[in-house]
Amino acid sequence: MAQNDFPSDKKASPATVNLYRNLKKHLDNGVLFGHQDDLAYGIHWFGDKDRSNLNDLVGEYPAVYGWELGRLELDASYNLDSVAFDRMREYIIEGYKKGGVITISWHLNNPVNGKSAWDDAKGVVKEILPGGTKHQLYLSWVDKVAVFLNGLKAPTGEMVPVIFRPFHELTGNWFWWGQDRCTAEEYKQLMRMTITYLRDTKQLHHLLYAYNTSGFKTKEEFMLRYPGHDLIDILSFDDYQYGDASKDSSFVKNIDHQLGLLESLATEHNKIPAWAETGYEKIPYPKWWTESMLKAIGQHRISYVLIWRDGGLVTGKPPREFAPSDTHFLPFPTHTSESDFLKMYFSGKFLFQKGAAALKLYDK
Ligand code: BMA
Repeated sequence: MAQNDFPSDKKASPATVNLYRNLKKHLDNGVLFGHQDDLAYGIHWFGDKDRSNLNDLVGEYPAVYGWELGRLELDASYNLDSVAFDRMREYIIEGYKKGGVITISWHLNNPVNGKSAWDDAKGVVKEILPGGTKHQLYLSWVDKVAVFLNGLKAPTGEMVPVIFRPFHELTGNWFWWGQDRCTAEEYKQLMRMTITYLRDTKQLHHLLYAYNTSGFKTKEEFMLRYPGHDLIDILSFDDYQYGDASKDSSFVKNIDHQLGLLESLATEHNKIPAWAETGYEKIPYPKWWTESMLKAIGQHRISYVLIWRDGGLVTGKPPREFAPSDTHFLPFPTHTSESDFLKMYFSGKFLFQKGAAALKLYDK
């Protein structure tokens, strides 16, 4: 990778610049495998020391760790999935020390009416842009995010680089920042305001920024609300398996198509391509890992893929015991897709903790 290739933040810290360059440089070395909330809880456990869903399955930790900030804006001690923010900070530093990559999403409430991220109100984005009635309130929320991110200091003194993925799944229509809830211009301004506030006003220089759509069909559709090359480092999308994967292979076809477009856009614009969220809830098709996911990725060159979380807690309260009905996206030991997951693990297509650590992603 060219030594003059820099992330969007021209003042990015050395570890952040190295991560950015190394993610590009190692696109041919395998897809980094990620999992949301991996260290925090799984089916039948919560908060066990040093435990990891992935480690329970394959004997090593993930290469990418996803975390979620929803409710931080309300000064809550627990996020909307019942992970205590104090613990989350420790988990993030642990993941970094293991050589993994950290990515963070934020399902923030609707600042106009206090309802959740899934609120269908329109016109909210306009109210938080400069001149809007909730502009100051919104900035005070971003201040809290900045405080949290500022607390991510490694024992060796440097800040832990984070891939921040705000206002994700922007082409969907389920969040208040979704496609039918604000104009393209408003969305772009929202991203610009948020990113420049963190970067230039709060002077955070350990962040890479991900632009993230939901499923898409064309390059034009993907780029429709893109806020600018000076703000974004990662091009990504979220897409999940629905329906009966044993009978319907459209997921494989659609993902293959989208990954092709994403790769091509990333090359064109010199960005990093990633599949930022996926999964098949409870994995009812035991061969999903090799027959669907592995096939969909095929020979595509993407930096990472992240499987969504295991657990059904949405209370934002301290944890309760898990119920067998709780949702999950990774198998757990004894699950019917466990052996196929192992087959995928041994396929050599993905890098987990050991593979990621060997790449020394934070070194020059
Ligand atoms: C969604 C679901 C919710 C969760 C939210 C934020 O996709 O998993 O249960 O609260 O993400 O992590």
